[in-house]
Amino acid sequence: MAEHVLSQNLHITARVRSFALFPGQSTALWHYAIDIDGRSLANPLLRVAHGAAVDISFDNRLAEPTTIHWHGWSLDEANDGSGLHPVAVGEQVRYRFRVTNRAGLYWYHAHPHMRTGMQVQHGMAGLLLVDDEEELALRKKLGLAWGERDIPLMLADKQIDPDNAISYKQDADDWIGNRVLVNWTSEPYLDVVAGWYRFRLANVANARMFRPAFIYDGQPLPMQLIGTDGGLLAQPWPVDDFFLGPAQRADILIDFSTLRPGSRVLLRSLEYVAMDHDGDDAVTFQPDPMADHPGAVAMGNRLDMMELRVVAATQPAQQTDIPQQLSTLVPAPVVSSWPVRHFRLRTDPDGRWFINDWNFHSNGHAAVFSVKRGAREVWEIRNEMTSMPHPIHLHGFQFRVVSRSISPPDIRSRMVADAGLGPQDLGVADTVVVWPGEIVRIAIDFAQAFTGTQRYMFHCHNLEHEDKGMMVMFAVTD
Ligand SMILES: [Cu+2]
Repeated sequence: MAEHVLSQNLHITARVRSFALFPGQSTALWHYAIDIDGRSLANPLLRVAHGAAVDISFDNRLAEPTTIHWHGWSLDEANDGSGLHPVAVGEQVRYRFRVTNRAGLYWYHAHPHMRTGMQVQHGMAGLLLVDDEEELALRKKLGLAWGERDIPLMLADKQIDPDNAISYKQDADDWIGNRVLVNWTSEPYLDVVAGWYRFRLANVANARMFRPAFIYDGQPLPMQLIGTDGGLLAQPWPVDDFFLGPAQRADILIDFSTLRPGSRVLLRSLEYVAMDHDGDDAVTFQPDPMADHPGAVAMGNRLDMMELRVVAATQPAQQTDIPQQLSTLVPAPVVSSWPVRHFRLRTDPDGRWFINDWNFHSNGHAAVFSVKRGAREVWEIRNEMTSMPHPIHLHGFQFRVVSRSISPPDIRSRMVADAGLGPQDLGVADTVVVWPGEIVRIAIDFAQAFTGTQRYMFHCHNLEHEDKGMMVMFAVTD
């Protein structure tokens, strides 16, 4: 995967070019292009140090408005790159800001109103990596070199037609695909040596939730979960698999040291109960709900994503000790005195998605409530039983999950802490999956360095739900 250190005076162009993604005909990919020393990088991973100031000029050479949304980064409204600030065709804008987030894996993607699903499916996404001193200290201790034993895995499924073109239907629901791309590579494989690896997984699919596990000899290899959306956990947690909803990230360590050369490990999304009810019987009983997705594995079914081939090491294996303290992350705050704001995820009889009684489009794209800057609030997100899992994303602020109740058995069984929390809930997040019937509470500190009114989105990151209005805008005010 191409990579670039994010620095001053970076120029990004949104454009369409063809790439050989699959055997045979090439595939038109809408992407973010960066020309460096006469070399053109498509959707490169951008690395940046915590605290760095960045200044990016951005040219839109697509045939429609677009944006760059810096997913997970705490920015002001103008730099957030939501659909509030579309970049018109042929227009150039500048994104100028300081990166204040913790070290971790974030990502950038298009976010224009009603066209996010279309544009992301066609390729408008890339990864962001923030480093800070704590992260660099851990990396040194682990001894796993970035790019060799510490590898980002950008996971997506795409619906590919017989001519190798990416297929998308505007106004469709839950756009799943028949091909998996890992770091834009189809049929991906990776040669690994016996020893520890660090993988940073990002789900950049439009709608598919993954349940990743590394399968050897029919069984999942144990992993240590060490980080989530907003960086390192305080301590590692042993897991065999986990759920990764659209937009979520997970940072894991895995040990291949007992495997012999010639062994094969599969990165597989395990089967799970998709709980996919959209409350609309007409849709539920549609004769062929997969008609738009020929060849796609149904949501919740087993899906192989990547093969890892164990090869002989050229150097003797080095010892990797995993520190019991990964970072100085403090526990989630005690929120008993914080005000609670209530959100209900639901559909109407026409199959339209809502947050409370709000649908972004029928709501006139207006802010539906405001929060005082510096306020601390609990947001309680309740999902209907006859619903589906929704990956809910907050712009502008990272948050902590403080409780999960009425969770389905497959979530309840992962509980490792009070209040129904699993290992992934113990980190810093910008996206949280709320399962049917569940009530999830998140704690948000609305402190920020900006002034005046800053408007942000709170929405489902199933991009088809988002585009169909499962999104609200709120304002942060002085
Ligand atoms: Cu949703």
